[in-house]
Amino acid sequence: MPLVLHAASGNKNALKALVTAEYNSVKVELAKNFEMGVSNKTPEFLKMNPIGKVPVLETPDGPIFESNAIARYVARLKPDTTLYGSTLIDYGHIEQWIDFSATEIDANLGRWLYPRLGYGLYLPPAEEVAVSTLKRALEALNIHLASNTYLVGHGVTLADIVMICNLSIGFKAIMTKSFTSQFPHVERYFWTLVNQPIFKKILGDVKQAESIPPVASKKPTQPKEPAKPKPKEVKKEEVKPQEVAEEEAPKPKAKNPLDLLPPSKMILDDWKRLYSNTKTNFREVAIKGFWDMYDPEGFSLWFCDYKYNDENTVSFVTMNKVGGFLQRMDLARKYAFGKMLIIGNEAPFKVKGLWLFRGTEIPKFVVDECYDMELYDWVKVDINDEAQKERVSQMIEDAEPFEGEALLDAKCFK
Ligand SMILES: N[C@@H](CCC(=O)N[C@@H](CS)C(=O)NCC(=O)O)C(=O)O
Repeated sequence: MPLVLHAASGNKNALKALVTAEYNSVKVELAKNFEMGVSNKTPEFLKMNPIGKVPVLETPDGPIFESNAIARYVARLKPDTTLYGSTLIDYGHIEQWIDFSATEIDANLGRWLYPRLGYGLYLPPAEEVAVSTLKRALEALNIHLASNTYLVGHGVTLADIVMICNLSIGFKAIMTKSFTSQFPHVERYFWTLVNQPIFKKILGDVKQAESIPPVASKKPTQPKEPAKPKPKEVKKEEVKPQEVAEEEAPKPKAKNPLDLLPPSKMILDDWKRLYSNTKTNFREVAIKGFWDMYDPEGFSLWFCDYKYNDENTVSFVTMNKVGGFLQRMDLARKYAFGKMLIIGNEAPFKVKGLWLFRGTEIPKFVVDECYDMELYDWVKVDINDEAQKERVSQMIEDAEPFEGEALLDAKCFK
């Protein structure tokens, strides 16, 4: 019998089990035709969970309710899962962060968001307490993530799955960029993980809230589906998944404006091939070839400089951060080439880069879609300045020392 999860699709508490199942290659199906406010009030459902809330997981040995308990069960279905760490102390830390996520993050997010959506009484002083308590928790999380890529150890664990699913509702519904930018390590953590393939498969494309929802009038917005429950029974998650689904409805695919630019004599793929295939005499072959083919009317070159180098205290975290940036630039592969240097023998490491973009400006879709862009200062290369040209050449060829310092790593986007 397959494991059946009773919840509306998009319910963030159900997502925890679905992401866990995907990591563990366990099959969990969503109950067919589940209707929030109706299916969870039937006698059969109340037998599985007397409080009538979702999610509930039906297993061959009986039902389980409470989303964290369900996620734990799904994690343990695979005996050699990595989601629970490999030592007793890892296990302790994973449980620590799951509880932290539920009690310090999720609970306060809910106290801030739901009254605004009309679920519960909106009281400004209560909101103030919720926001400041949430900030305290996010500050603590931010400190932990300053020197850790994941909550526990060096890979995704159940703690990350629970934390990301809880944060996702905040990022989507109420935590705007100006709020989250106070916690840059949390931002990086969140965007890096939601863009990892398994999270992305289950959570879809996550878009950050652009504004804090206004306080709703007394009655919550009615869901569009025919909904029988009285207003008091119309619960928060019935409305949100629809709102999120609406936001994410596929738009007709517009042509990228960069495809409409006049043709350039520089063929980006030719340059990428030359770069990749030149194994010797790099200066004479690849760098010379680059300047021969460079077309300043069809392309532009940009230096970037990480704004928060003093945070780069741990080498592997810094390298992961840059690796994440390059992954998120995937959307620009047809239009860009980049080199990112991680500089220095010891912390704090400096991160500097060079980017070649189609067009004479940094493409707008890159700035809009890749949040890392704003973590760097960007300066357009003046190719009439020989010193700047030489710096470009050195960055392309990973010259070492670079500006008097050793390179910890050099990464290429091509
Ligand atoms: N602590 C529970 C919370 C469950 C919960 O609040 N579920 C909401 C949807 S996200 C629900 O079923 N509400 C319906 C109701 O309150 O009747 C868990 O993590 O599973």
